[in-house]
Amino acid sequence: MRTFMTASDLGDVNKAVQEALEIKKNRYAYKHLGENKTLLCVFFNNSLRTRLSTQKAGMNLGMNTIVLDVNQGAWKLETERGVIMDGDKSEHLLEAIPVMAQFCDVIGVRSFANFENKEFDYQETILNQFIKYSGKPVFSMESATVHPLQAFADLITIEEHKKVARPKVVLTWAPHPKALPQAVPNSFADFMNEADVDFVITHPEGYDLDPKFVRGAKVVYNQDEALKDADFVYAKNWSAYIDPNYGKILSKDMSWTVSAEKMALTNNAHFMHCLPVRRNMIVTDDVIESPQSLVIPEAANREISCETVLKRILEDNF
Ligand code: AN0
Ligand code: CP
Repeated sequence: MRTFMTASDLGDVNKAVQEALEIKKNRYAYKHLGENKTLLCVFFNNSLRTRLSTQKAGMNLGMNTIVLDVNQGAWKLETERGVIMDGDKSEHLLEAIPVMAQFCDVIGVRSFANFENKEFDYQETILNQFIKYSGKPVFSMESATVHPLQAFADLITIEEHKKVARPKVVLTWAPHPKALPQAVPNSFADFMNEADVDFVITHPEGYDLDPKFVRGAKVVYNQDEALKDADFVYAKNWSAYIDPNYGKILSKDMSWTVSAEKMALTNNAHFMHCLPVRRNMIVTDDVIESPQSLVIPEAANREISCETVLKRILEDNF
């Protein structure tokens, strides 16, 4: 593996989950792989979990890790080619990337959708520039359209907690005050479509995701109907994908908040969310605090999903 953006980069996801569960039993077993290798984590956006879990995964594998917050202390970067740089941006990504690449062996990039240009976002322009101009293995730490380390951690968590061979997993939209990217639901759908689960997506009309990620998943516009008999409820807000509303908020309908009444429709489902979560918008206090909530185990598995990806990158490239 040289780049990590989608489930297909892992090959068979079930095998990847089994490998992750083996790594979890002894997370320091591959410390030799990263000796004298440097991991650079480049953040264009905020992070708590990705920042900590990615560094920890690198350290488990014996790597040195460097974290760069581009917007705190580095020069402001221009990302579009052809722009006359007479504004507040002092450096272009086209110089910054090869410079960053001098000091590392593997690069992780966090760079959210900007919602200004759907094509720029959906072509993963920034991540692809890192791939092209760094010459190093590059992985997404949530880029414009995908968050594969999160979805891989979610799949590991489902595997650990499922009570039936083929659980019903429901991805539900929920309200949020700010416009959020589609990266988390896109990657969750991407991974669930490759996993052995009965996968259903529910959201208000107008919130349909890119068909490239939805593929054969069942889409239901009635949340109550979708939640029926669910074994896992995965809540997430996202903004509209479909033109002309790309990046816009179409609804803040609080009847979509995941509450105890909603969970009562399920098969005593586990509640999941990638975090950070806005309580009593996305999910009520009682549901997120209930024994069925998996939000902390999911976050913990971010170390394991990342370690599995980095292990494969180290094995395949050095
Ligand atoms: C981001 C998002 O929705 O993509 C990051 C989630 C991991 N969330 C926020 O910006 C609140
Ligand atoms: N889930 C997740 O990626 O969280 P952070 O944005 O805090 O990294």
